[in-house]
Amino acid sequence: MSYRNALSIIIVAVVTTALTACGAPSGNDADTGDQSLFQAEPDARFAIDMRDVRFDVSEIEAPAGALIAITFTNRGDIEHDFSITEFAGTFAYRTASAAHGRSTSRAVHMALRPGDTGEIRLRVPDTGGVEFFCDVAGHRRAGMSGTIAFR
Ligand SMILES: [Cu+2]
Repeated sequence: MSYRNALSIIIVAVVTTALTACGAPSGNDADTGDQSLFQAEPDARFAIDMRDVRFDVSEIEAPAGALIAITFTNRGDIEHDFSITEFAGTFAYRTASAAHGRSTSRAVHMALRPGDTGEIRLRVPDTGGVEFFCDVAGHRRAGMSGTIAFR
């Protein structure tokens, strides 16, 4: 093997490792989180459509300690996501939508391409609440956000 070929292989290996590291830790891939949450019947179900650029439901309430299911459908023409910066409960999601590889610093982050659907399960902590938002650049500022209150 020539020196040049060997160098190419090393470069490819490094790039592959870097891509894997980006997507790994906090979940932008399909089927992420504690999948056992999908084995129980949720205490409450919600459906939220994503539009360009808003969530059609921006406030939901759930009893403290409940397991909730939220089905998201992206009915817009551009990609959106469901993000929570920090979440004290447990979560899982399932979607066939391809990861978009951004915002992996968020605790919860499910990206949906136009037309795609995903379901997220959240075991909410004690009373309080969290803000959720779309982390695509500019969308949160444009008002694509909402709250989940735990009562
Ligand atoms: Cu968005």
